[in-house]
Amino acid sequence: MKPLVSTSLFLLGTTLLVECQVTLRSCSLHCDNSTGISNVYLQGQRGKKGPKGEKGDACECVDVTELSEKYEKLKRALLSRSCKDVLPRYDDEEGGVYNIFPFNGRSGIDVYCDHVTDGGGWLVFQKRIDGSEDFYRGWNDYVNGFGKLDGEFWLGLEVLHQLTKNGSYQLRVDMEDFDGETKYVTYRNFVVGPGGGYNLTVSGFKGNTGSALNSGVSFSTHDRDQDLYGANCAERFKGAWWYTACHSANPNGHYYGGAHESYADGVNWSSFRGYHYSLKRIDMKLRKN
Ligand SMILES: [Ca+2]
Repeated sequence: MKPLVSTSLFLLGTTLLVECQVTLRSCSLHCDNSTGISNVYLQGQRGKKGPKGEKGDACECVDVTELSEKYEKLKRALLSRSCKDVLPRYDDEEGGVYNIFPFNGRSGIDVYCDHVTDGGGWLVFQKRIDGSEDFYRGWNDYVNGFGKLDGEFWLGLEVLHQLTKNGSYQLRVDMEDFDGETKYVTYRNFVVGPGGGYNLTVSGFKGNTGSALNSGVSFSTHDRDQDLYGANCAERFKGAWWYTACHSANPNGHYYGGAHESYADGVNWSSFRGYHYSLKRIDMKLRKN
């Protein structure tokens, strides 16, 4: 009877939530009222028709607790609402592209999930690793996103707003220089406001290098100057960011790949390697609190 149990897992799990006695194909399923639904008795196949039909298979007792756990895993695998729900495809997978369903009643979106950093479950929304993607782009690209999810990309301001507007999210930034030294910062609360400004709200800073994000600032691109500076920060520093006047970090700046003579227009994080060093890797990710 075990094959029937496993192939009927989804139906069985669903049925268990609804009522206590059902019939699955030729098997009867009963709940033991004295112990809740801890046991299920599966009746065997009915014997052949006739005056002396053959005896059916013996009943079998199945542990529903184990089935219930398998059903929950199956449900999560089929319908992940966030990277926290996603199950790695294999044991040591560090991360990958997954289709998740974060919005009620809408179709899923493809995102990159990080399974390993600080326990995993992170949705990565920005990544620089090799300079293969052009990040000096205009407003529409930063609203809608660009790049390749298995390489360098920016997921998009509108998705960030839709994700963070109803939940409590934390932000994490990880970075690495060409000497292999790594740093990180986290913000316990992270919200991207609605279109127009996509204003940033961050609080609860922690990390082993300095903060570089400021609340109440609009996002700026070279073709939409919403910074707090007389000139155009995005144009001046070859990036796109929640610029003030202008920045302590420039994750979407030009990928110089190490030291550069020009000032503050590389992939810089000032408290880590200053304004004349473009980092090897940086990524930005969010996770539900
Ligand atoms: Ca300006």
